[in-house]
Amino acid sequence: MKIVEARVIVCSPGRNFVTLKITTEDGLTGIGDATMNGRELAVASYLSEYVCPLLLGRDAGRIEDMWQYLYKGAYWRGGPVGMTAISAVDTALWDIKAKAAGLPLYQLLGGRSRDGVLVYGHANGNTVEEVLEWVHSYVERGYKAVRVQFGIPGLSSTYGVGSDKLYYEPADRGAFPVENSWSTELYLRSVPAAIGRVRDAFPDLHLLHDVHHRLTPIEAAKLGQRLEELSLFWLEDPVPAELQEGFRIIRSHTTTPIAVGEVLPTIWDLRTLIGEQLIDYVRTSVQRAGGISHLRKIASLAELHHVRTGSHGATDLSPVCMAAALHFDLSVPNFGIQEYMPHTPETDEVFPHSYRYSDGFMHPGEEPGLGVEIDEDAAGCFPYQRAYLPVNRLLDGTMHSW
Ligand code: KDG
Ligand code: MG
Repeated sequence: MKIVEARVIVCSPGRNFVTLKITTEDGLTGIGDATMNGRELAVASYLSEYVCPLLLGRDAGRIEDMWQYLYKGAYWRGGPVGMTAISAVDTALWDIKAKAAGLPLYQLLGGRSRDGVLVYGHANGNTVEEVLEWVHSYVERGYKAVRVQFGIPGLSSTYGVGSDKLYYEPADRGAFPVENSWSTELYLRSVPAAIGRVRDAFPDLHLLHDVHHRLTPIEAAKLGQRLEELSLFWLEDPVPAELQEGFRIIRSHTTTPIAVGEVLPTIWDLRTLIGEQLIDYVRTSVQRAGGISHLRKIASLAELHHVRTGSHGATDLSPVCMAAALHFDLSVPNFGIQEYMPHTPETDEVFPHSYRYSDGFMHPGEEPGLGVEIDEDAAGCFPYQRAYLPVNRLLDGTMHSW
């Protein structure tokens, strides 16, 4: 199974996606998602300039060796650009191996550990009433878990509250990032009561909330305490996770479950958080954390420490990543939940796939491989357009975490 071609395809069917496509001498193809939101061409160029030439002539079946070759061989280890590139190669090679075996990928990962993958969607609204309405529509569609984000009285814009609810998209096309404003004081004043109103209306629903790295550990500890009686499924990214020791402060004050990891690409970045049981859910993804191979190692470490998985699945993770994530989720023993935000019809046209949603759960389907392809003609109709994630400033103009 010699690799004869490795190509990067960049397209923008509503938002930017970077896809790696690998072809073997037997004519098998595999694809991997290499999208890094707001910095897409950095990974595209790393792949096409440095990684693709190294793949030619190598055995597509030696997935672990390839991972080690690209990780150790670069000398410059880790980081989001390098790890996203490795993720794409690893995913594409698993796709090829499963296609060669004539099996859906999850069968190569040990088979099913469950019947379906529990997913959550986003209910975002400027007011609590809007959020309640949106949660209601999720419940009507069978969802068992919903993430709730609210506008903050006194602030003009808030993370997670966009104009298009169905296809929520945080990156904006344009020359500069949008600037949002933030006040921790106003946020902490309004959010516990807002979540409380959703809990009153939906006593049995799993509720999640994303703080998006905006608090200090002691502020997060306080919020966690105030939310305890509302029994959140999780409180996500309460503080920036670079300072892993900061989570000891949060943990020692509250029993609200904590989810972290969408920006952390390696097992070493997560070692303290998982090893000291400072978190309950690990949120890194196939696309960010070195593909299926490395994510499985992270999940195994997590399993040892009673931490479950909760993979990132916003719209900047392409249908290729979503398909791979569902095979991983179906097979991994310590699965928790999967984030799932539907892509636009244009994106689904570019990436035809076999995964499906039904009554709160998803399934990757039974096609050999990942069960997703890229329609290159359709992709060609949607050329790349630069887009940035927003930035965030305090009310006095100070830059703050987004
Ligand atoms: O690219 C960044 C987005 O995917 C991120 O803002 C979404 O925080 C997010 C989430 O939990 O889905
Ligand atoms: Mg998040």
